[in-house]
Amino acid sequence: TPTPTNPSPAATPGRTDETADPIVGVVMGSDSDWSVMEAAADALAEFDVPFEVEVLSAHRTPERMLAYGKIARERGIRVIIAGAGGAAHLPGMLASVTTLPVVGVPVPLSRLDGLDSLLSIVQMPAGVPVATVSIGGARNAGLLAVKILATSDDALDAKLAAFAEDLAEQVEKKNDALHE
Ligand code: RP5
Repeated sequence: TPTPTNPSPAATPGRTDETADPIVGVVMGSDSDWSVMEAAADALAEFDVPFEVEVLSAHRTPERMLAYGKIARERGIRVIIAGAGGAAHLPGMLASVTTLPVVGVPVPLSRLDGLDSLLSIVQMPAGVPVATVSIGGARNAGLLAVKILATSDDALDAKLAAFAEDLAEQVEKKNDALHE
């Protein structure tokens, strides 16, 4: 059977390291979310996890958003990271049409500092979970996706262990500098 293709190749925020066979979809409600969401892509790139970036709006392009969610798994995607701001329905709506894990990123807008986004994403009804990170926490969303993938990828798991050691070393160095 032919591989299903992404329904949307729409204009996306520029990223040169997207690859042909992505396993993580980094999606957002608007290109205006990109300055926040880029940190998720950066984290995935650090771990050499192939990803794609798409703008999909739950409100402005609802059919395309649903089509993306419905065939994401078939296309080879294993985790979806979805960011949105304000009436942030994108992560939850995607979660409702896919069995894939969805990580939600509340994008802060200027008016309510992202509290609206956080509450819109985190308060999902029982049965349709979205793993919600902190307001603007796109880097952690990328790292959480890496951790999910690492449950069945020993090489990735080893990279995560080295990453955690490095984090600890950085704290130690700062501690040493304090006591110099
Ligand atoms: C949401 O509306 C998007 O996720 C974005 O955070 C917000 C504003 O979008 P723009 O008006 O900047 O396109 O759907």
